[in-house]
Amino acid sequence: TRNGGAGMEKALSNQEDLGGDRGMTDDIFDESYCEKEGPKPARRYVWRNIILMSLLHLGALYGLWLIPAAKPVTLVWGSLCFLLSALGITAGAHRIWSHRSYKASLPLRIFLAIANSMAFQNDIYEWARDHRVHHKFSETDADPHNATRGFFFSHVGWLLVRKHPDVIEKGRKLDLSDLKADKVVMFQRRFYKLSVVVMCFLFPTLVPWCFWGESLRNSFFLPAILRYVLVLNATWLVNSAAHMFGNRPYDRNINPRENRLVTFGALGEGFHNYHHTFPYDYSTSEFGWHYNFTTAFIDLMCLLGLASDRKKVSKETILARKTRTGDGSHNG
Ligand code: ST9
Ligand code: ZN
Repeated sequence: TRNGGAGMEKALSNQEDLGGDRGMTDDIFDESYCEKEGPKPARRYVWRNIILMSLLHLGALYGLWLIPAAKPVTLVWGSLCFLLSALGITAGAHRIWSHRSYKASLPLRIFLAIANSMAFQNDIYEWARDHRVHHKFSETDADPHNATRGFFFSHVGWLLVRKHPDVIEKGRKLDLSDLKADKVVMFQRRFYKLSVVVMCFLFPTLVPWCFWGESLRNSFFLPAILRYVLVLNATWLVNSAAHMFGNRPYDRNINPRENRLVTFGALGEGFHNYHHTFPYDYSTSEFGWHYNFTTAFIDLMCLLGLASDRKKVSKETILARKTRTGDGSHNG
């Protein structure tokens, strides 16, 4: 097994402590899964996605070109939109809804669902479902962005082709009852398209245009298009770069790695060897606020009484795991 003998036993007992407490364990790696033998199904391109994704990235390049012509306050607004939409993914879809690593009150969940629509990365239900199969069947046919299929596939290629049948087969067996029971998640799913039009495109564009007379062209291509593409790529780098480049201080037997550059762009989500070793830790890292804006945000929400029940792995458990299965780099 990946963890090896007694190590595995210990790891499982940790998972039971915290995983059980979350009411779910379907984000824990499943050692028993075996890929089917025989030829792999043919790759089926989805041309609509290929064309739209290419146009979107061309639009973002045009946005880069427009930066010098924009008002500084428009760039500040674009950065704020980046932060907001990124939090909708990191603090929302990822740390609450995929992993249940902390609890959020209704107002905070509503805020994060709105921010999540601004990020336009599929609705929360679909994102969390795909993310749970990603953890449970990491680097296999049942992983939607299986990094063993290469950098491009795990980065964006997986969104441009039909899914491997095992992703859907295994995904259908996941327990998603917590997501189905969350009214905020179901409401966002129901009105997803409308919420994306408003939050990802209209709102970021209209604010600079109405409030400080920015040109419609700059308002659209910077805070809407360029910002959207930057958040997408920062997220995708977690699946591509952070599964290929970096140290493995916690578990040298898995692909995900500690990648500082990704961590910086992804508001604290690049401590990926740690995260796949301890997916239930609300901080996705052992180092608190260090390079981790999302953790600072969640801590602030707790201080304000809007969040609670942060799951954290103890220092002793981390050290024991590092010693047992780490690569010896120990520097995170
Ligand atoms: C995007 C998502 O960008 C990015 C997610 C990244 C995740 C990152 C994780 C990293 C860690 C966290 C770090 C965060 C850092 C953030 C930093 C921020 C600065 N289980 O899907 P279909 C069913 S999205 C169970 O059409 P195809 C499905 O329900 C970008 N069932 O599959 C349906 O059933 P039914 C914008 C599943 O045809 C049927 O299967 N969006 C599962 O193969 C068919 O589903 C896009 O680009 C599952 N896992 O098409 C479009 N999956 O018929 C994206 C599917 O009964 N998607 N099912 O309803 C698509 O166009 C398509 O999904 C496709 C596959 C073409 C990719
Ligand atoms: Zn995760």
